[in-house]
Amino acid sequence: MEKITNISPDWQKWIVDNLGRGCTAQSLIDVMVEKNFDPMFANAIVFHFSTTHKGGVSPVLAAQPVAQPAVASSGVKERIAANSYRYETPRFKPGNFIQTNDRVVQVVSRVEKPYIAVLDDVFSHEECDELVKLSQARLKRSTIVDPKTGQDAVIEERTSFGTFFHVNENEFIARLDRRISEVMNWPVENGEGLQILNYKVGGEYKPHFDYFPESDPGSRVHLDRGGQRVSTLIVYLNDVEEGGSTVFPELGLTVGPKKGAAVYFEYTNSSGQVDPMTLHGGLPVLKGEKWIVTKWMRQRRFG
Ligand code: PD2
Ligand code: ZN
Repeated sequence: MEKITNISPDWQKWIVDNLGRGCTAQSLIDVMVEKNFDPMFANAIVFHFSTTHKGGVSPVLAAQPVAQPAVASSGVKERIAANSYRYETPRFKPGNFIQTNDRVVQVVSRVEKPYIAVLDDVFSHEECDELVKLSQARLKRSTIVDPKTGQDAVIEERTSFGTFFHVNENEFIARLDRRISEVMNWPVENGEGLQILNYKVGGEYKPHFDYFPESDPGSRVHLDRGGQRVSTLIVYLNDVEEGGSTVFPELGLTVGPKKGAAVYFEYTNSSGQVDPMTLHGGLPVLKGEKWIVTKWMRQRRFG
């Protein structure tokens, strides 16, 4: 039977009422999926009501959201103003090409402080398609680390769906993990599992840091496992019709999504200092959809 991807006023009221009674979003999604709603749709609609609508029945979910300016939220500005990050020799190798075990990766452009590199040909088109195919069946609503508790939390600032692959999960993933480690010039063992993200129209990731701020109580539990994140590689798995660039608002830099290409940046020095200038986000997808894979490297082995 065809899955339901629209919401009647009765269902809207049911969601609002039950959220108002204190039911968890997940319990409502479970009921909706049982009643034949499309799981991604149920997830998105419950999330919409839980974040934007705290009473009464909402008008229909906006189909074409307005592009959000990349504005730093409070606390971020202070961190940037107090920036005393000491730049060191980048981990990333010099040169126009990076010769990995099985592929030559091209370096298209670089920014020095903070250190950012835009790369081409990191994955072949076939590898991009294969990753998307493998991920499709296991997508879940993306979460962030709650700064207070350290627990995974669904927030409005991150409207994507995603999944993880364990490091070296299978031969295909191991090949990509090895290549990525050579590109990032950091050991495979220090890497978190590949994270795949899928953004539909309106999907975005507001500006944030990929590192765990020491001052956030929720960071402790993450820092205990492998230490701080030191660098990020975002590989674009498809061309996006409109929107979906990765933005560095403090630098006035945007990187457009291009299938097989990537952006690399690093933000933790050898003393464990972190660089707030690497504030970055994913702009809303305006047309089509966006698939990426993200690799985060840690100071130490991530076990
Ligand atoms: O999708 C992006 O462009 C994006 C932007 C910022 C992804 C991430 N951060 C991330 O995965 O950390
Ligand atoms: Zn990020």
